[in-house]
Amino acid sequence: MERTFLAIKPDGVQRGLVGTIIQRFEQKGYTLVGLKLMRVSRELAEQHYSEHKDKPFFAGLVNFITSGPVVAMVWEGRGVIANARKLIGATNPLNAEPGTLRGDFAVDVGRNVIHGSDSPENAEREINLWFQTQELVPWEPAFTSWVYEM
Ligand code: IDP
Repeated sequence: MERTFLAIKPDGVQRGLVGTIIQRFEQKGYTLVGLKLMRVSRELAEQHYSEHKDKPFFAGLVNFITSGPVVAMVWEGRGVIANARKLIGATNPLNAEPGTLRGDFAVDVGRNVIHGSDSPENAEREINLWFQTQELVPWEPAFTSWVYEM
């Protein structure tokens, strides 16, 4: 089963969207296997967003992601990496479709509520960066046969 890393950013936590966001992935049929509320160190923020280190918005992005509590999560399920990105919506919320999290709950690209890994390589890298193996809880939900045909 595929896994992805999702993080509710400080704006999502401050705006009381934690429950709504978690519910969206639960209702889709995906399985939560890791969850923690945490303050993000500058070191972790810079590592997480290292691919953007030369971009003009990098300093602001690191300041933002370290500015308040973040909910870090690992979700599991068939196609979860690409499908979580679809549920999240376009990076700029003004371009995100209604029905997506960013389309419904955000306006500004610098306050877009949630992060989701964009590829299998980044999912693995980000899960390892944010979680220790013993923090992840493999389990099989009782509803599995009602979500998956096989
Ligand atoms: P993603 O979060 O949809 O994968 P990325 O291009 O990887 O998008 O950018 C990472 C994050 O950096 C975005 O979610 C957003 O918070 C921020 N960001 C991206 N582009 C801009 C920009 O032009 N101005 C301000 N912040 C940006």
